[in-house]
Amino acid sequence: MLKPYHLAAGALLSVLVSHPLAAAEEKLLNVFNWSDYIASDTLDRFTAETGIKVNYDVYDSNEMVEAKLMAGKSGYDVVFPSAFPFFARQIQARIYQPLDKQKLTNYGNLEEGVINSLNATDEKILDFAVPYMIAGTGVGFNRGKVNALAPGAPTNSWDLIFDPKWSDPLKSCGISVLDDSGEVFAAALVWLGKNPRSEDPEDFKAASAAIQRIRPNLRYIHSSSYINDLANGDLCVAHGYGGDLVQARDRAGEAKNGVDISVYLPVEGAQVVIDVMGIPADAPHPDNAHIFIDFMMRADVVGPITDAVGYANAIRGTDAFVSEQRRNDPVIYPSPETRAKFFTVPPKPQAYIRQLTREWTRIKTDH
Ligand code: SPD
Repeated sequence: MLKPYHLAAGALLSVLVSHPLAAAEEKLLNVFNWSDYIASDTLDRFTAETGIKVNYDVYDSNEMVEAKLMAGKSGYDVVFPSAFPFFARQIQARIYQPLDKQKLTNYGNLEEGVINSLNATDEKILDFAVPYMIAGTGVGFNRGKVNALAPGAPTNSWDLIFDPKWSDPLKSCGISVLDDSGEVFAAALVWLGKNPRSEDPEDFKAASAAIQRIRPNLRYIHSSSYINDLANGDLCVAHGYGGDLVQARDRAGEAKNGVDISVYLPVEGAQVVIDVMGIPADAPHPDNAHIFIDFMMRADVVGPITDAVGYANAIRGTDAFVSEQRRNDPVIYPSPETRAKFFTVPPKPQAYIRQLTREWTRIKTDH
């Protein structure tokens, strides 16, 4: 039977041997990105400048992109997975084509620190990926409701979610966690005082027990609904991606609905992830994909995106395009103390991934 990586390898070969006199690509680009991850005018600006029309689909989990690309023939030209562990392990499956850096005229705009941190974990990744945004994972909460139901709760710690002393009384107003097994297990491990990268079976058991203990307190496990639910006052505490929590806080403020959302990156440590842009091996419009990635490396394009979505970007010189309020936001640009506690989770062995996926499915369904 032909495996997905055989298909992907075939597609890669056809990319590599494409004829130099081949017809220019149609003016079309198919992008698959995280929801709430560009500014409202980003795509219109791109089309106005290049004449390339964009079909834009969104997802809210790395697993969705992985499933589409592994099945082959996704039709997408640019996707935005997280560098680690996802993109790095997907490179092994040969589902991306190498980038043609000659076509990326803005490559020199990339922040050196981001390049170094990608290189330090995987020296191959930059052959296939360009960094986009940097996301710390944290907690957003409804200040009024938390004060009322759990007075004295430590609103700077993972305790708010994992310590039943606080999570039990907050159950009635709604707690959510991300549908992201890697993030939830890492958060539970760091809350337990263990290494969030641990693969030790005893640590795994302890993290799973901590999650199961508070499972009845979770209104839902989802990776994007919490933005509006927090903002509307329908959820009290959410484990979420930093910028998405910032957007929830913004939306509550704009709605002037009396909901006061605060956001923090927990003192015990927060996972930090670099999301990257890559081109699938069988992308139908690889030239347009390069043009788009190059556009997304411009300070005047990415600065306004940071302003809109609340995530720090990987491009130098964007300060002039980011509001002062955003630049001073410690969730987006954390203090050195917070950064010192950031952790990343590198790719795990297949056996660990299988165990994690099984356990996560059990936690999600058994309650
Ligand atoms: N709405 C944008 C969400 C971006 C999330 N980045 C991925 C983090 C994966 N652990």
